[in-house]
Order: sequence, then structure tokens, then C-alpha cells
Amino acid sequence: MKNWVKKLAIGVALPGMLILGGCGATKTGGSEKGGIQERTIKAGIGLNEDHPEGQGLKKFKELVEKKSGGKMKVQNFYSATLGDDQKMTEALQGGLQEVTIPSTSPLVGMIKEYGIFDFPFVFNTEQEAYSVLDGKVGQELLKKLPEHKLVGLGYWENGFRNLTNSKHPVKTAEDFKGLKIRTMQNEVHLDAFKKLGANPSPMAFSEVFTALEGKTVDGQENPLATIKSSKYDEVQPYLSMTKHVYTPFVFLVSKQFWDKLSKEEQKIMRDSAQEAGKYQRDLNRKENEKALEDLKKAGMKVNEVSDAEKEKMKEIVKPVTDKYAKKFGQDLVDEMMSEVEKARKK
Ligand code: KDG
Repeated sequence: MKNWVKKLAIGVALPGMLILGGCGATKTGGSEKGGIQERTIKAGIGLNEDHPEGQGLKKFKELVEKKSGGKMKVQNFYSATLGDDQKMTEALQGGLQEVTIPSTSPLVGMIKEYGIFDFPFVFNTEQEAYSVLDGKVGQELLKKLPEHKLVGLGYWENGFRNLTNSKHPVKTAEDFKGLKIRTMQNEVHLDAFKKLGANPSPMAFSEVFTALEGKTVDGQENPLATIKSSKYDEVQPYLSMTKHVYTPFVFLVSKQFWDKLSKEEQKIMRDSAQEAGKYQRDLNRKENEKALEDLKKAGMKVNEVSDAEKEKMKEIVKPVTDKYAKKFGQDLVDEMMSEVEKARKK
């Protein structure tokens, strides 16, 4: 039996992994002192308060404060006020902040295996992504976090990414040629867009609007809910429904903070992250549908991309995914693809 499956078999037996997974937490400490203490939890994200991720964070605050009888207080910080995904993740590792929920893509420098979620055109539906995130593969990756001074309580949803730009509609693989595209700080995205003939530049999320407005880049790619909540329609006339990558959010807690919590407090954090996560996913799917209509009304010129052209794009970037599959672990990639196949047959 493959070594990582053996390790996992042990992991799966652990209780409490209903929806959204969330494990590895049980293995990480927790103070013997029981009960619920007065605590302040600083929780920061890069997206706006009105984005489904911001709404999810509000739900998390509400649940923690209710379940702890008001003793555990959550302070929410939106719109990258505490810094971008990487900066906030480092703040958790240093014990300077308690919670952040970044995309997995900017974390690949720390946990390379998370790069499997940056492979283009793996998932067709959110349900397929959930089956992998809440299944063996997603759990396996959460268990890698404590060695990086982090604890993972599960996966929220950023979603399927689509391209916007100021030059022309992107209908074919050819249309990427020469486009200056902002990407997340992620090597797979950079290499994939280079392979398509685009000119990608990695950038923190909080710098994107200014870069588009100032035309230092021609385009960017994000889920529809983000394109709407970040008002990219004001600086980007074209929206192409490439749906090229599904990006998860991972709910992170500072291990220093986590290990100080009693089992009761850890349960409140985990249950609240999971309940708010389910709420956030439902909201995100609905908002992505609504955002498309709103962006069309706002005047964006929207074009579909045919499955045939998506297949061509997938073929063109295949050397990139093959290269990184070796780096991230072919076993893990194969396991992800077989989970997707299973979910697709359901
Ligand atoms: O809060 C998450 C954002 O900071 C970021 O991850 C959004 O997808 C994103 C991007 O393009 O940076």
C-alpha cells in the first residue's frame, strides 16, 4: 500500500471530520487547562467584507462568540488591511495574528504539494473539488501544516477563475499571446501562462486594481465574485469564461495560539470554521452566478470559451503540469485525479 495512503488510513480514523475535513488539529497540543477563557482572535483576509469570504468570516465571528458565551472575541480585518496572504500567514507562524484564510496558491512556496490545485482544467464542478478537498488528499495536506507552525481547520471556496483584460476577448489559446497578465505568486500559474505565450507577472492581490487601472498589466484572473467585489469591471472591458483553475481557500490558525487553547476552545474554533465554511461555500456558488449577470449589466463584454479550445489550452500547458506533477508527487496527483473520476461518476 502506497506509504502516504498507509499514513492516511491512520488519519482517517480520527473523529470530527464531517464536512470540510479539518484535521491534524487533534494532534496538535491544546492546554490541559479546560474551560473557556477570555480571548481575542485577530482574523484577517485579503478580500472585501462584501465578498462571500468576508461574509463567511462574519459568520465565523458570530458562531465563535455564541458558542463561547462571548468569552472568545473575534476581530475581523478585511481587504488586506493586515497584509496579503503570504504576510498574514507569516504573522500566524510568528504568533502575531490568530486566523487567516488565504488561497492555497500563494502557500506553494511553503507546502509545495498544495500546487496540485493550480493545475488547469482539473475540476469541472465545485462538487468535484469538494470531494478532493474534504477527502483523503485534502486531509493529507492539512496534516503538513503543523510542521509550519500552522493548523488547518478545513477548506473554504475562492472558486473557478476566469480571465479579464483590457485588450480583446480571449476565445482561443492563440488569444493569450502577448497579454500582460497578473497572476498570484505561484510558479505553476506563471509557467502555464508563459506556455500559452502570455507575459505573466506575479503580484499580491491588494496591488491588482492599481496595476490594471495604471495599465502596468493588461489583465488578471479571478472568480466572478472577486471580479465584481473588487470592481474590476471599471478597468477591464473584457471577461472571458476560461474557468481554467479552481482555487480553494484554506482556513489557517496560528499553532502557537492553538496549542494554548483547551480542547473545548479548540472544538469551538473547529466547529465554527466548519459551519461558517459550509455557509461560505453555498454563498460563494450563488454569488458567482449572480456576479456574472451583474458584470454583464455593468457593461463587461463576456465571451464563452469552447470546450475544444479549453482542451487545446490544456494540451499546450501539459508539459508544465507534467513537470510539477513530478515535483509535487505523482502519487498525490494520481490520487486527486482518481477522486475526481469517482466524483464525476456519482
Ligand atoms: O483573501 C484571499 C485573497 O487574498 C486572494 O487569495 C485572492 O485569489 C486571490 C488572488 O487572486 O490573489
